[in-house]
Amino acid sequence: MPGGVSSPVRSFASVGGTPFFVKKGRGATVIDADGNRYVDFVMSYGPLVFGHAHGPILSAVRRALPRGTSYGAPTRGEVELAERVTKAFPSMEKVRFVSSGTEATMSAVRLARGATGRDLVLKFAGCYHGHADSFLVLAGSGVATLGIPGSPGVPASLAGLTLTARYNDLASVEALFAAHPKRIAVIAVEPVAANMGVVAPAPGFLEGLRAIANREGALLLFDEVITGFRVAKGGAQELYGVRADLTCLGKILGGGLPVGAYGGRSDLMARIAPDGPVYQAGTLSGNPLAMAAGKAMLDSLTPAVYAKLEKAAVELERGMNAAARKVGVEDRVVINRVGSILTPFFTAGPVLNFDDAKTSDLEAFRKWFHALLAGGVFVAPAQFEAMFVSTAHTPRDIAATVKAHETALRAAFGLTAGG
Ligand code: HOZ
Repeated sequence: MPGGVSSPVRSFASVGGTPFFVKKGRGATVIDADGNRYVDFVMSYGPLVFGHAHGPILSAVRRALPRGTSYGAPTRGEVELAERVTKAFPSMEKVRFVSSGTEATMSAVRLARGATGRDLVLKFAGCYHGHADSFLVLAGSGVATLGIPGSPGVPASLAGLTLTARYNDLASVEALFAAHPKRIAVIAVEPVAANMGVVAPAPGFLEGLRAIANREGALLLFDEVITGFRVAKGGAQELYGVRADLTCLGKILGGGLPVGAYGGRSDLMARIAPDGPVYQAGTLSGNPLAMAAGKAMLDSLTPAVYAKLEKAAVELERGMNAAARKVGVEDRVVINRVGSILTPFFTAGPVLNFDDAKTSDLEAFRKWFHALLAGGVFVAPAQFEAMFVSTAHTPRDIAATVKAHETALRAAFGLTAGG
């Protein structure tokens, strides 16, 4: 197994050391093969709003299991989950389930190109939309973490069809449309960036993208794989009131099982096979166990859940900022938070785009990560990721994390206790 892992970020490659292997998760905690317990803010990189091994989700999968694991035929569960998705995301008039966020964005881009007859894709530096070829250009997440300039294996001819703008910079988008009139099929964006670390959309940014797409005859694709059901039940579209033409979902949608989805305007989705000629297929799409987990997850997402997530995340951010002031490094660490996702950047800030994020002191981050782990707190082993708060994180967990963070800050900046 390359790197001994099934996905690169979890290899600890960017922070050094060897990853622990998880034996089990329960609530806010993961326990490794050696019995060490960690308060977990990776939360599988986003799906686990209720923490690990959440009862209603386990029960739903247990009920589905005796009926089999996969059929290759339509089921009631897919329809029931689709009804929940289109209710939460009114812009998703039709939806197609796939098995990952990557598959969702890859399919949505093919649809956008097919529907517009245009070839160019506009994305933003630092945004990550999965590992489909067209998106591995100045991408965030593991591509940024591992410092991979692009990715060998992506033909230059294909990479050349991807244009990259600057997040929160509408002028950079306008310039690309001026340079490539009537050739850009789609603007793809994380409406809240979380794969360069968390970066909120500046006021007017999303509205500006919507207006540009309308004016230029391009489609607006919101990659809500992380933000969907996370920042609000209806994702960033609900939070910011900007409607996308196409939306990609994943992570929370499957409750921890492999599910992705893409959807949008009926006239667009009508072009997807078998209704239309844009081909996309998947043997395990609509998997009955994953549908059961997803339905249990979405049915559990009540307004009270978001209030609880916000309360815990606010307290975590407040405590971490207070710790930085106590240590005397408040001008060297800045926290970006949107709802229950947050990232401490080891830089003065503000962090409004990928260039800002890249000013983070990665050596300080590395030291902070390992000191935090030694203190019993597990966060993503990479600066360009997010911390995910769940309803399972208790005030006691938050307080323990803040305390570990204070110690880790001293380690990060070589300060002794009280120094
Ligand atoms: N896309 C995930 C992070 N944003 C990948 C995590 C991993 O490589 O383990």
